[in-house]
Amino acid sequence: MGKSSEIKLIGTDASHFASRVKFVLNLKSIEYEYIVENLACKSELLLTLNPVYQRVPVLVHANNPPILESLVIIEYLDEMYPDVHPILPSDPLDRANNRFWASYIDNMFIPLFEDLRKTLDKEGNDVVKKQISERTQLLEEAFVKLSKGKAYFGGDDAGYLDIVLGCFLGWVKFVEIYNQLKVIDEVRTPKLQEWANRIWSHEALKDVIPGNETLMNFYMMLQVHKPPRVI
Ligand SMILES: N[C@@H](CCC(=O)N[C@@H](CS)C(=O)NCC(=O)O)C(=O)O
Repeated sequence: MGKSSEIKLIGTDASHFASRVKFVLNLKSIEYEYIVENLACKSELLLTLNPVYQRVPVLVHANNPPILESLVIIEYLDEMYPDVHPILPSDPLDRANNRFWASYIDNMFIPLFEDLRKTLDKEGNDVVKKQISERTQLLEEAFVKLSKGKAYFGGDDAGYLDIVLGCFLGWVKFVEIYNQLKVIDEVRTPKLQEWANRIWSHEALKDVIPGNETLMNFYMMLQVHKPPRVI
């Protein structure tokens, strides 16, 4: 196994996918070098390391080939550094459930926020907001089941789903502010609200969830490079 200082993370500050990796590295107290990527003008390094998707995060561990995709990276780190703060549950059924909900978050929940950015008409906008609300409700129910009365999806401390969803809370807050929308609140999703408060104050997430200014700069970059289509 390589030394922890041999780990390099290529990311960008606004990327909640990159934040997932930072969160895990912090939870496991692994030192790393952080290389900031400019997604508006991608570096040769990124294009060489991730020619297929050309996206961050990318993890390079010693002289090994790069590891790509946030979930693949955090599972790799969990396997390489199993002794400090295990991320995935040890029970195969619990692990399968965690992976199912991570896939739900990545494929059914997070993309709605991009849909919202790209939907310019009021009617379409309202449909997306309703979907966000319904799908957040499902996450509330998942939290109740998976946390088994404990503080986090992962039990007494942050685990796989806390990382996957928790790192997106900066964007959730950003979208709430600029869209007059409540995604997580005390009334409809009380358990998730309590969980979110815990995540915001988690020691290993200090400076990991991007702030509003970082997100606004990234949002403006998206508006230029991936503009909403006017139908
Ligand atoms: N499924 C990927 C998603 C990564 C992703 O979408 N990264 C964004 C930044 S948040 C990116 O690099 N976008 C550049 C592009 O799509 O050209 C993961 O989990 O790592």
